[in-house]
Amino acid sequence: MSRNLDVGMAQMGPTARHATRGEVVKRMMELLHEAAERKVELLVYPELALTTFFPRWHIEDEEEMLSFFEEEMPSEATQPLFDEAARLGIGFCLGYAEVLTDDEGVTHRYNTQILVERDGSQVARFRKIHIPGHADNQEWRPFQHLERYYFESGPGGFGVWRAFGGIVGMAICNDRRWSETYRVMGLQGAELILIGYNTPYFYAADPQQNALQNFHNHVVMQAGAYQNGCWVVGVAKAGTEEGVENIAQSVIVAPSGQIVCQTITDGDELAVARIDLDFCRFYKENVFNFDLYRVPEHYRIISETRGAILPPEPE
Ligand code: ING
Repeated sequence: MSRNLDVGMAQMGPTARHATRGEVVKRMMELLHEAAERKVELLVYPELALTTFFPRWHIEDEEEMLSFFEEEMPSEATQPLFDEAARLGIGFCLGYAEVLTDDEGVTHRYNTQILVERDGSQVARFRKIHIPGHADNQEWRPFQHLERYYFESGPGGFGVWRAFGGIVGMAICNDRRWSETYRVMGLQGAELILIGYNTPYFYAADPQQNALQNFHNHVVMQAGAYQNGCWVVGVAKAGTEEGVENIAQSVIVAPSGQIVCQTITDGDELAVARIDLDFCRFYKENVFNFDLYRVPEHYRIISETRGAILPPEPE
């Protein structure tokens, strides 16, 4: 028994600060058309796919800041992409900066990813939970990582949805570094987790990690896939964007933890693999049979030590 799904990674190269939505959507449309030629059923675009990674700057002008956000999705600029994808019968997920006003009139800004089925129906929106970086402009940095200035953590949790013949979940960028991300979806039966990312090589807080960025990018997704018996797709916004070098190496990871497909450039690139959602069962029903082997009642935090840095031993 196989539940095959042809998945495409629509990795994107650099997007300039002043690139228009139309210019970016044109690139995304080209990737969509190549995906159609290669019989892709689900196409995954990166985090914040529609704009440059603007959190690298401290933008104080409200109008300019909001120019990087979408009030609706599909928007006027992206509607042609939604329409063409539905015409071609290709589902996709797309990362974008979302601004909305809630019922109480409060404005919220999220780092969001939308999942659309092959018939054009909207399956779900996920709002990034782990918001990295800092909230204040820090002059000592060669470039900023101000996601905590621009975005709130999404309140909706890590959900999964029946789509594409399986159980599909989403995460965004820094979420992929946290084991809880995969386990919370794994406990809901996730068979496929879709992730977009923008990740600079240079990590100002600890530059010795710079050389490990590609390793860390893959190890977290491979571990998350294996430990939850699910497929993981991670797609980059890659290349040197406004002077900042970002990792590429988008990957499709099998429930075994093996990388089955990887991009080879740091630009706009489509890479495609056929995944079998039934392959998850080899791991979910055996080594990671949660019902049989997990012992949640014993997972107590019993020591007074907390966090990654242990306090000094009492004198
Ligand atoms: N980017 C980076 C990421 O988590 C980062 C931020 C880089 C955190 C390196 C830690 C180490 O991949 C986003 N957009 O989350």
